[in-house]
Amino acid sequence: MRVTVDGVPVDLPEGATLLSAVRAAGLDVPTLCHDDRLTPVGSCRACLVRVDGRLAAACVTPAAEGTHVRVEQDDLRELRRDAVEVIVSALPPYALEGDGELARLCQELAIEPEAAEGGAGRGRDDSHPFVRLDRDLCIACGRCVRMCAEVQGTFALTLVGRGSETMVAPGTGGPWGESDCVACGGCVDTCPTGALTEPGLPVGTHLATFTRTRTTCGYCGVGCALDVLVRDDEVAAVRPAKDGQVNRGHACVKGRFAHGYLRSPERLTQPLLRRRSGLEPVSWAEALDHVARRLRDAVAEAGPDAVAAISSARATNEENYLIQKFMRVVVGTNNVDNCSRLCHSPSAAGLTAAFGLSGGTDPFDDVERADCLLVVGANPIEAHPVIGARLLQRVLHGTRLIVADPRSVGLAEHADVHLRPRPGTNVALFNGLAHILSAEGMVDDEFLRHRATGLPELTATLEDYTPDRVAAITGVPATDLVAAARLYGRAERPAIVYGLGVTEHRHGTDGVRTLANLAILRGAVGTDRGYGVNPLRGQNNVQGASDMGALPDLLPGYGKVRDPVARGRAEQVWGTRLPEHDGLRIPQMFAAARSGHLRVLWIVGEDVATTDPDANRVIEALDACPLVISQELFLSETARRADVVLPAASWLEKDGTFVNFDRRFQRVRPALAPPGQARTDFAIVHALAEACGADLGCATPAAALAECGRVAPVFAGISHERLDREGAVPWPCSDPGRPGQARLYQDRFATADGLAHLAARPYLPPGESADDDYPLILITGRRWAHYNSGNMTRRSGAVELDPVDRLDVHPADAARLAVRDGAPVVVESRHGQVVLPACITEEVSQGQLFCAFHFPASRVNALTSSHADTVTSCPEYKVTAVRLRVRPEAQE
Ligand SMILES: Nc1nc2c(c(=O)[nH]1)N[C@H]1C(S)=C(S)[C@@H](COP(=O)(O)OP(=O)(O)OC[C@H]3O[C@@H](n4cnc5c(=O)[nH]c(N)nc54)[C@H](O)[C@@H]3O)O[C@H]1N2
Ligand SMILES: Nc1nc2c(c(=O)[nH]1)N[C@H]1C(S)=C(S)[C@@H](COP(=O)(O)OP(=O)(O)OC[C@H]3O[C@@H](n4cnc5c(=O)[nH]c(N)nc54)[C@H](O)[C@@H]3O)O[C@H]1N2
Ligand SMILES: [Mo]
Repeated sequence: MRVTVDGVPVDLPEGATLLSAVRAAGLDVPTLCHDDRLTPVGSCRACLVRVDGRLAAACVTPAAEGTHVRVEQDDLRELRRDAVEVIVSALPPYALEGDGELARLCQELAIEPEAAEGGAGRGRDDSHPFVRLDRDLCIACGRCVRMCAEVQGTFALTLVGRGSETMVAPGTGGPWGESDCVACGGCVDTCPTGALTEPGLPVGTHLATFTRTRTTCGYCGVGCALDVLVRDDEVAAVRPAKDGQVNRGHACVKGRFAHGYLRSPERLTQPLLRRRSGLEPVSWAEALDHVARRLRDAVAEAGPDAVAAISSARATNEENYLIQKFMRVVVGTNNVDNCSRLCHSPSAAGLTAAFGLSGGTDPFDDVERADCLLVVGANPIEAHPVIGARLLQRVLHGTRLIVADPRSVGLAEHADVHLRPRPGTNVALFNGLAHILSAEGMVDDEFLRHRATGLPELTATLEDYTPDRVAAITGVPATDLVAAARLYGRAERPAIVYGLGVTEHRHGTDGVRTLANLAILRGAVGTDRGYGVNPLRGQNNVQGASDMGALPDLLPGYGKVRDPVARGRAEQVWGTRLPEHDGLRIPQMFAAARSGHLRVLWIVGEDVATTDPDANRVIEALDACPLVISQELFLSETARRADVVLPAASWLEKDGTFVNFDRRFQRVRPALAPPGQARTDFAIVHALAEACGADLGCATPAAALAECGRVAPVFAGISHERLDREGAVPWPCSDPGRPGQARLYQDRFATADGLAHLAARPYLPPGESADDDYPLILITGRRWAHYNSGNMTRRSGAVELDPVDRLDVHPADAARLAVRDGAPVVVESRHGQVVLPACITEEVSQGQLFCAFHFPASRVNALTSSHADTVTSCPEYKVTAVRLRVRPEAQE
């Protein structure tokens, strides 16, 4: 469509507004109620233009073919300025201080500060730890309300009052701190006047004077691009980057606000060494010499396999690369693993077996285009909020949604069909769905003939999974199964998104394989007829830690340790012979420690005593191992039990890259220096190598990534310099001159035969089931305000939003056991016992309980078992048989 703006012709897409026309012509008009991400409302009148002789608000008026728009006319300029001046006149004088959007606009329009002559008196709301409201500055533009509805999808805000008294308020009526707000910060970011701000940055602040660093969030695997504003060596604010390739200007409570831990007085600032009196501060030289000497002794006496390392999915790629290189080259063992073991190792195994590569099959931007989403065992509204918000918006705009989750939380409330399987019965559920797809002919025969293998075996297995039998195993009504299968089966472009509810099971890898079957049967992977199978990876860099080879059986880029070709390539780059047998997985490391075979355990950025299952046994292992090194930000439960504690820098203090959940490499840049003597994990590994008389090469993180590309050709096209230019680059990417492959398998699968592999797997029961002694099933997982061990989020304002771990109990179970809401209950499993306050809610099904593990003091993992995925050893965190008892003193 072509329009002219002040005589200049511009071409616009259908549906474009006059505002885009103005901007396309290189001109601008003021806006106050407008944000490109939101539905325009045209309420502030600051963007008036003339269209074919009439006045129109540019932001809401659609452009039409042949329209003549006038912008730069004196009377128009006057009208626009007047509109802003009228709004400003009602505000108190301090509204124009600082360099916020309104203040800048007034400067541009030459509106004097004296124009703000309104009164104060509507008051403030300071009840929320992260969002502050100054009602006197509210101009009722509604941007915050639309942000909360149209981007975040929480619908927590509304406009109240009439006429000039209209202002924003939480929809629940009470104070902000008690509202539905989940502190994504979107309202603060869009507010043009400073009515909504964050603590410490009141209206009047000059943000332009702060140092601004672009980096990638170090909490979850979404990989939000963030701008970190630093003043006086402290983080003053974190802003989601509007041009962030994944988050597009959105963020969540953790990335945006939970940075208080950085300056916590509990931050580790010097190395600690265990002496008779306990852990005592020592110099770096002493700590490193001690470790190097003990390492040398252990290897001399018991061989290199008496040493093991747990690398950190919180750390950068370059740090993980260096840690695994240290273990393989300096120590001479493959005993290195990372928390992918506890999380998505079944995804790595299952997706590799089905399709050939260890990652999700499709970029999230495509997944978002699906007409039907199957979300399984994932709660992205709480665990990947920016992705959850984007999925929710699609659903609110008509995308069909099937959720499979025993609990009724998050997206489940918006599902067309919500399947609530008994925990641990996924394989039966997925086989049941596959059975219906086959039985009702909702399969892609052409795809199955040419691009897949394993159909006869699968068909035979599926015979046993009739809807009635599956209903009996899973507890999901047969009619719901059929409805779900038809939605997925008849969609034109379905996508599967899944989480730990699939993987953290005794048969987690079978879960991934049988889930992948659905996409293969439909030909919805590696084609344009769907968007595959996509795990919502957990930690900021869990994909990367594994990509870099911090795994006992795999080298950087997933070459097998036992494959002479892959090993040979690494040997050539590293100039040394490498060990040929697989190393120990995390649970095997603990077992080796308990049996006296492990002499040194080096734990980088993982609080195993809190987060690994069957915690009492983990603690036995730590106690039994002669030298435990904990490289940490805090004296975690693990660090407290270590022999040497090395103070590390966190993501806001380091340089490198992370790989997010859809395989994108992105840059991490230091916004400030680590406190005291704390060092980056990169520097610590180098220093340790030096103390051992070794040189790891890779002087800088950029050099480390470059070297990794030589060991692993799939990363060879990615470099810091390229990421600085392009922002995000997905792997595989072997050529610096070509884009990475975001969509996989368009021509062939990466398996040896180039085909997608269907898996004929029977349903096998979980490790634990309810019985007379332990009649309830405990599910564990996440809550929105905290992160894993909570070591970081508990040391931020997030603790005000969610102060305790609590046990969700169904009302019927609560009534039967005389459990009162809020009262402490004793939870016992076969492995341990803890006390938690009860929260009575129908989010859980009868017979099931739920709690998170964010407060080490509540010791939730004392309850979980050492049952694990039979293929990958991923713990069965999602199914623990327990019983409940009301504490005598709580009975009264
Ligand atoms: N706020 C917050 N965000 C986080 C984290 C955090 O601690 N806090 N941690 C990060 C990490 S490391 C990870 S791995 C991700 C995890 O992200 P998710 O995988 O979304 O997290 P979970 O809450 O552990 O589990 C997801 C869901 O699985 C369901 N589930 C349990 N058992 C079954 C089952 O048998 N079948 C099915 N279909 N569903 C089941 C649970 O009810 C739960 O709602 O989150 C990341 N993001
Ligand atoms: N019951 C139950 N338990 C679970 C789960 C569950 O669903 N249920 N989920 C499991 C899953 S999926 C995961 S991923 C694990 C996560 O378990 P952990 O990895 O133990 O959890 P985090 O809290 O992420 O801990 C990382 C630690 O690293 C420190 N740290 C942060 N950044 C850095 C850094 O850059 N360098 C160094 N050296 N240290 C750093 C933090 O202070 C923190 O103590 O928990 C598992 N545990
Ligand atoms: Mo995880």
